[in-house]
Amino acid sequence: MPTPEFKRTLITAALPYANGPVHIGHLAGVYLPADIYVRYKRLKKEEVLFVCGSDEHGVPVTIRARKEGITVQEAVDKYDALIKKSFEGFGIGFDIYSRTSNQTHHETASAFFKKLYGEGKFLEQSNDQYYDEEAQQFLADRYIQGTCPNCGFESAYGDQCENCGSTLSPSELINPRSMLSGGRPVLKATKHWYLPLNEYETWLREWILEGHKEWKPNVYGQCKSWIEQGLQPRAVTRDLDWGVPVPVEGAEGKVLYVWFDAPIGYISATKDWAKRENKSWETWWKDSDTRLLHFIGKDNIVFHCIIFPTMLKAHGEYILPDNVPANEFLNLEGQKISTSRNWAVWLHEFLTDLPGREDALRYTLASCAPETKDNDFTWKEFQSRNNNELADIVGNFVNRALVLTHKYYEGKVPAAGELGDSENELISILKMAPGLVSENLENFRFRQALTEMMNVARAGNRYLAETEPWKRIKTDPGSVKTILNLSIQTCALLTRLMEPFLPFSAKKLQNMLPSFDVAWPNGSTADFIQSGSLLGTPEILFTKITDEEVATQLEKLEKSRLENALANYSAPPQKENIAFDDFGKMDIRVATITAAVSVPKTKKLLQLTLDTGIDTRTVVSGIAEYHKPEDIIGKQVLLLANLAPREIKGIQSQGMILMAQDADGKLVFVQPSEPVRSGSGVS
Ligand code: B3M
Ligand code: ZN
Repeated sequence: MPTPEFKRTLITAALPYANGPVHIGHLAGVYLPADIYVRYKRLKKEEVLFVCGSDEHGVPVTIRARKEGITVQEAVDKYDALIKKSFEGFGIGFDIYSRTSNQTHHETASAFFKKLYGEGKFLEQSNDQYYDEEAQQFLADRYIQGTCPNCGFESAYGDQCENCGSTLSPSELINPRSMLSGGRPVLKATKHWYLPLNEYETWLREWILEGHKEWKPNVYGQCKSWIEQGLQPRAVTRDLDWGVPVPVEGAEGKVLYVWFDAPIGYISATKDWAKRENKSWETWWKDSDTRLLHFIGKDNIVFHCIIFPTMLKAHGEYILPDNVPANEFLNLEGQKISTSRNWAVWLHEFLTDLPGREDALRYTLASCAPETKDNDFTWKEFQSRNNNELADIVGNFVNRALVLTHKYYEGKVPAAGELGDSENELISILKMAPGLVSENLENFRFRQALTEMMNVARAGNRYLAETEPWKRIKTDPGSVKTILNLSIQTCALLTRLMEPFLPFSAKKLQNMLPSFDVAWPNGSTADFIQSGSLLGTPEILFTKITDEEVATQLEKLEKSRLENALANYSAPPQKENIAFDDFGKMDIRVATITAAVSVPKTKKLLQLTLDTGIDTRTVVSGIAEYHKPEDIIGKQVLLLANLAPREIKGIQSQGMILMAQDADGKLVFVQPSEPVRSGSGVS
């Protein structure tokens, strides 16, 4: 749907936290779709502004700095530069990439708070919070560690236990200790300001649930569930010494909550841009002719759809987002991307490891974009998308069209003659394609838009394969002129349709063609390049990705995962003492695996048949991720034979195999160091 009611579009992309580099998940979910959209709008000559910047506040960056032994400012400087460079490397065309630690932002966020404060829009409330008397500082949840009430893990954080995954509040921790001084924190009253979301519930209900039914189902659904659970006042200040100071007397040592100031960062970034370009920022934020779009990942939905709009509404002078096309998450090789486990493809590393393959990554990520559900990136898919689609379809077509024109007509585009059915069919595809790509992009269906673009290259390829100009040049040379003219027109169209998705390759392709001044074709013609114009030198658009390149990346991933697992490994604490009698009750013996099959419909379970020396029995064991049935037949194992039988997935399991678990979770067999008779006792 075009949006005729608006004159211009302000596009924001979530401000990445400057506490680490950005990875492919960020690119696929937020920055790439935003950039595709913006590039398309620019080709359509619509007025757009694309703003972003580093989110440099919050607790995680202060922790990062401590870990690295540098100041917080040094940490944000470092990551801001790295992130900015990564985005540039992938051609993300922000009009401005700003930062929330700069002066414009501090002033803007401060003034925003002051206005709401002055108008009595906040609630003021005191609560008890942990305080470190030695460091003389209130403690953010992340700065408190203690024993998890659920699993006993001793290094759980005040907001979460990383061992069992449960969400905690600091008061639930057993033996809390401050990460600053190591001492035991005390509870102390502290005052904070709250945004009373509950007072805006009726308005939010109306504005989103009635007014924005067109939002993506994942976004609309999340908003609905938040609103229906009932909204509570949200604290917008924190006790912390890093951030925008709360501009109120008596609020020393307090800063704005990072999620209060970060979205205001979009406004500050616009101001920075306007100052630089000598333009008005207010047109973009205060004029109802401006359409505001936020590109974000799904974990940011509540902040962009509920909290920030409530802030804007309370402020009263600003426009509200018209749409928030949030994406789901991208997984990597079947596992959740994780910074702490170093399971990620970091953009800055990709740029040095695989230079020249930026478009291949953009293409793969757009093809597997997590638009409606979580999706998976694999290096194998990256290879096959590049080789079988970009190289074999787009590259091959373009190359044949150009090389043949050079060969037969010295690179001069021949004039088309009479058109047959194949020609008319191709022309109609060329005329329809821009509309199809547009329609999908306007509706944030990036994958489908990409497919429509590729269909043009496919059609061109098919046309050449069917018409076989290399054969006809002898029998019917006149028709070859038409074929190559149309093929060059197809290449011309491709430069435009490719540009939003594959900007580097589109430019390369344009350089091989005569220029023509249609920015985004309107479907009325498929004749872009005049006959007689001279082509440039054909170049290879996409080179193939080798198996070695893929293997190197997979090894790198595995290596970092292992290193990380080992670095973070701590041996499990010793269990409570038991009496010798308790040990004596256990019948542990050597058994031999005589058969093994996987348990249907499970990923982890194997059904083993064991010779125990006294009988042959079945044991179900959760080792399938690490051992293949055919590899373990004949293996001697230790069996806890008298564990009460249990039914697992409908199978009676009689006993349990003893396995050792390595730091990375891998399960390995525990065996006698030389073969013994099946049934031998272990004591
Ligand atoms: N920095 C969170 C994130 O990167 C946050 C986004 C702010 S957007 C205003 O997920
Ligand atoms: Zn726990």
